[in-house]
Amino acid sequence: MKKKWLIGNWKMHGNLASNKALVGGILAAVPSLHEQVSIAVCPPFPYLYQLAELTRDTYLGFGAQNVSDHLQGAYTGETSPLMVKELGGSYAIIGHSERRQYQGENDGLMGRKALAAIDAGLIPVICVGETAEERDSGRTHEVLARQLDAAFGYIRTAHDKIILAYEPRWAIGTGIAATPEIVQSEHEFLRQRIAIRDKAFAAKLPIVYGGSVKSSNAASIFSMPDVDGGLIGSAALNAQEFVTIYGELL
Ligand code: G2H
Repeated sequence: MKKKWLIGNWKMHGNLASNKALVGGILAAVPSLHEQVSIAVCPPFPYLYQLAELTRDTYLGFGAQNVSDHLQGAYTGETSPLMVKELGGSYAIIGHSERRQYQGENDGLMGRKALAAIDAGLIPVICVGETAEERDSGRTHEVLARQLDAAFGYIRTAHDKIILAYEPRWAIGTGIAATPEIVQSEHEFLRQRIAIRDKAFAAKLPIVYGGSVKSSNAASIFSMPDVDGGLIGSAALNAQEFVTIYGELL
């Protein structure tokens, strides 16, 4: 069976007490590692150290929701991917649409951040996705290709530890996920686009879906051949929901 990935994006939620309860709930429900599925959560920055403590010696990984495109220096307010790595983190979400929308991040910055994450030894979870307006005007593939090409313009495909996340903006936080057919079709497009650069890399590249995944729709989305897991937002804030979604990948 091909390896699968489940990553929770907690966004700007949580506090010391609720994080502890959430991680405790996940670990209690899934006490041992299933080798074919990697599972991790990405808390807000101030809680990375807490997550390092809570997940120590467990199968649950953790990562950051963003990192700097620099490894060190005079960049006030930024967080180096090396710092995330030093704490034991494994992942960095890169180019999430909420960062593009609210923090003005662009395609080029996303590529540089992905490269910095790789240089620090993290696995970048590179997010791409179209808006409702772009989809309605038939520009989905143009947008996905542009975002993908920008990111991979910086990354050499020899780096095999990369995850791509398809997150259509219209499905994020709306409660309405893309249909399994749309997800499959766009994942296939992304894989083909990557294959132009490197066929072997494209075949192995994990492509996960994000956008209103919940326990009630996870099975149908995960059943699609080009879906290698999920990037989960609001449903990752509930241990039972998150663990049920995890179960759909096993
Ligand atoms: C998409 C997703 C997680 P949600 O942003 O990255 O969030 O599942 O709440 O749509």
